[in-house]
Amino acid sequence: MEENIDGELAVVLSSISLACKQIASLVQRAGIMGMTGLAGETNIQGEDQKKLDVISNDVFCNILRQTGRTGVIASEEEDVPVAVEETFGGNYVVVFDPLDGSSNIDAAVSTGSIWGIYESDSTCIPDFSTEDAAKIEEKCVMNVCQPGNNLLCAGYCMYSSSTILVVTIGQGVYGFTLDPTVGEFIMSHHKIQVPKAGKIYSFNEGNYAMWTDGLKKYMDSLKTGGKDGGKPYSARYIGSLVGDFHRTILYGGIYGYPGDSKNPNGKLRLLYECAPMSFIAEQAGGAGSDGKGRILDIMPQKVHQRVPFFTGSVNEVKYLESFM
Ligand code: FDP
Repeated sequence: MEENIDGELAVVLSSISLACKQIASLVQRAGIMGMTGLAGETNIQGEDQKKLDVISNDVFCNILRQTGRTGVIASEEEDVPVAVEETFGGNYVVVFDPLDGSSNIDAAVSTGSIWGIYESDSTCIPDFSTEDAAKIEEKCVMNVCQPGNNLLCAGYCMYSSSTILVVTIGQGVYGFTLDPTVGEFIMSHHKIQVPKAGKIYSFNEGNYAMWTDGLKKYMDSLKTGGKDGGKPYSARYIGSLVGDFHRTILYGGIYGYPGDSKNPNGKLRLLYECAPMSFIAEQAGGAGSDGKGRILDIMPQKVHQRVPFFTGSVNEVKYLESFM
């Protein structure tokens, strides 16, 4: 409405919103359509793929190809980024996790899709007429490995008691709720602002024994009221990044998936989970950190790179960093 978005980018974003509507409908019907359970394959990260992971990935990939504006797509469910031949307009690089939190699907708990859109690096645009498959793949990887600071747009769609699409193009964060009676996303959250502080923490505390002493001290301190003392923090953990993140930016507090002695870089992926969520958090006045500095400053070395992740209210993230 403010005419601050490039027409080509708007086409990509509108296609993503269509993919999200399709996935929302699949998620709602999963239990009665035989779409719960495992697909029988593991992805590149050794995780069991659910049937809906695979279907949602196809939905995203097909729609992005059909935009004619996408040059490279990288998904959690694909081993390597893929070059799109049918590119006629913009040459955007789109990274996405088509169905995050999918271990919740069979219990009908919240899930979500996450994406980020980058401009293509002009030196990395694949040339299908002259380059072989190995060269095209190399260029795709280079094109995808951009720091979050370069993001043009990031968003997520949460499939929960309602379907909510949250998006930023670098000028604030807006939320749109799907009105199922007309099948359209209607703006419901104008310029979301993360409260500066909030007494809710969202960590998988089952991993406590494997955490560093600093992190253990931090967690213990929340139970006696944190920096300013007083009432202990409340624990809330769905185990679905999109749901936990959405609550955190609306209510304030902190979400964290730290590294531990078994997985020093934690579990979440930099490119299509932590960077887009950090961009959204910062645009809403919050923060996204790996415990030492901004997530958006990290230059990815690998497509499926993992990174410790802490996000939410600025004061809460700063307080955590003081223990790391
Ligand atoms: P899932 O494996 O179900 O896809 O990104 C992966 C993710 O879910 C996040 O959505 C979620 O926050 C996290 O893993 C949960 O991991 P734990 O079960 O280790 O807490």
